[in-house]
Amino acid sequence: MNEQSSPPKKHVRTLFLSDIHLGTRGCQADMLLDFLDHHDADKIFLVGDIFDGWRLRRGWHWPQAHNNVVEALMAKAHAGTPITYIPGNHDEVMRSYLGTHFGGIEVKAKDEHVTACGERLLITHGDQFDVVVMNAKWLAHVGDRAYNTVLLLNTWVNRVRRLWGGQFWSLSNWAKQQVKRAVNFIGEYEGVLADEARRGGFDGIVCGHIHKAELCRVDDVLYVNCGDWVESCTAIVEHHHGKLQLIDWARTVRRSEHRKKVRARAQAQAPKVDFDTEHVTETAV
Ligand SMILES: [Mn+2]
Repeated sequence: MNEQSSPPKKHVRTLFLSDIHLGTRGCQADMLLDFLDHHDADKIFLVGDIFDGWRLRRGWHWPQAHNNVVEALMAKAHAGTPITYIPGNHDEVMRSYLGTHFGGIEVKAKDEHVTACGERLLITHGDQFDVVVMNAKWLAHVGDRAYNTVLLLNTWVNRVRRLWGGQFWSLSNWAKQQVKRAVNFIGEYEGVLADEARRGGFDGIVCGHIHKAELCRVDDVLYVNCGDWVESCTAIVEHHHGKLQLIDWARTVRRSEHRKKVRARAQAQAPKVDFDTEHVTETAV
């Protein structure tokens, strides 16, 4: 990336990352490397599904960029940043190494963190809480096209049923309910995790797993989801004053690249123009 257009390097108190899925084609390793280049932290939490053992078993996909991510994290650990690795369901093989250290990285089933504001946060990947509602998750991804196919199918199913003198049964209605369940899934997941924090007397919970970054309050409890580096490129940082912030790195990069273009155009038109290069940040909660 062009240095002039690059967002400035930041030092944060804490960095939370989850669902990187190294070892899969979907992993946005280059984006993550860029993010790690721009962020140093006093403490790093890896909140599960850092690599994808399920996929590795089926087919090896491990390009150099995935090595570079591991090396970048190891380098930060080597430079003195404590890193805690909380395994998820895709890298559950790491659950056999709970309590061990490797290269400055400690493996724990779950952990807690106290922010500079004094808020106590429970940190867990979150897969253990989705048992009830997980079945409908895939439907959230199929979207409109599948729904339209179901509608078309429904017409034919009912035509056949009528020929046979059968009752009218709405396949589209059934599909609609499934999609609604999938949308509800995210809300239910957030609610269940907030409950877990509340039960433990925590002020909030940091998790991952559903690939949906979030930083919000569920009633009295802070719900923080790191998102992922597959479908989106998101992370949670805690600034030195204790405020948490959701960073959408893809958006940040897009904006800075856009700024590069705008600046280039402005310079072409008026070479002496003084362009503000201040990096745009996401809104903090
Ligand atoms: Mn997971």
